[in-house]
Amino acid sequence: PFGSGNVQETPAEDDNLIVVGVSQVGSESVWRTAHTQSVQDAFTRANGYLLIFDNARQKQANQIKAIRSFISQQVDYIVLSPIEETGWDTVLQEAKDAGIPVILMDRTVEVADDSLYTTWVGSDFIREGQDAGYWLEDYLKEQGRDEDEINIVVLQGTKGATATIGRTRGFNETAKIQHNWNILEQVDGEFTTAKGKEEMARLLEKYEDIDVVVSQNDDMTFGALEAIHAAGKTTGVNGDITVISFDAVDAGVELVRNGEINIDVQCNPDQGKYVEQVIKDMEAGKEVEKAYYVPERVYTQENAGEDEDAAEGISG
Ligand code: GZL
Ligand code: ZN
Repeated sequence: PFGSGNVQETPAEDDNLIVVGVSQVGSESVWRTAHTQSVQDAFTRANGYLLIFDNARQKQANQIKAIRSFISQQVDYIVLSPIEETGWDTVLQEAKDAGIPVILMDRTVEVADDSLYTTWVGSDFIREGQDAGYWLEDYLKEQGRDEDEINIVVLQGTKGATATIGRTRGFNETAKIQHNWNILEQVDGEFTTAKGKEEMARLLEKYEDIDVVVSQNDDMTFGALEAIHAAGKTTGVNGDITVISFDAVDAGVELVRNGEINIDVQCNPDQGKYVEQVIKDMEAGKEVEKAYYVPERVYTQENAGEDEDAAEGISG
């Protein structure tokens, strides 16, 4: 405000900050909140970054708009958690033409030319789905039910999302060799509590004997449990319905501990620090891999009670 006509200069210390544009899916789940927190914790000014963060409210069009805005602002890096795998070729080509590296996190993209992104940091979703199937196989054997007809329904996440595709594929692979497992239906629960509850209520109406629910994230599980209880059925240990969940947010792991659900397959949201490390490596001119898998585990009755910080439950 002093003097007249002096153009607002960016403060000197901003000049050497690395400018990172982040396009986040939305805030649809507890997991997503933890994921966003991990990104904001990593890209601080103290760490040498100027973070421009956009929440796309679960719309791919908003993510494409954000990326175009990052390009026009000439950010140094674009970090993208793509809501679904397809539809990115054009805008990622624009980023490439502008010489701005794109780093994917969480979910990934299906593009004709994978030089359109530098690397991806996320979970091995197929492995998560397989872990669920292998656990169910062992559990049923322990229960002496490995010859019973087992009716399964699946609450899937957002259509076309890598997490949905991978968890579905991984579980289906393990299920198809179990001749007595019947997957009655796989429905889109959109990774939200409301939709999960609505779809679970519909499935309970339609099928009178559901033995297992596979719910591809804890938010849908919270809704499914409400619907199951409303139908007068019990879940988890010694329950009518075995429940397998994914994400292992704190509230999900708590449900394992109290026996309301059987297992929770962790999806580690603490990805910000890995993405930040990739950028540090690129700034140092180091080679980076095409993919980095974050460490994960499965919470069961046996290990969910283990000491808290070892579980590294996800807050949110
Ligand atoms: C998984 C992530 C999924 C979570 C959901 O990496 O893409 O999206 O499992 C979230 O909770 O909505
Ligand atoms: Zn049955």
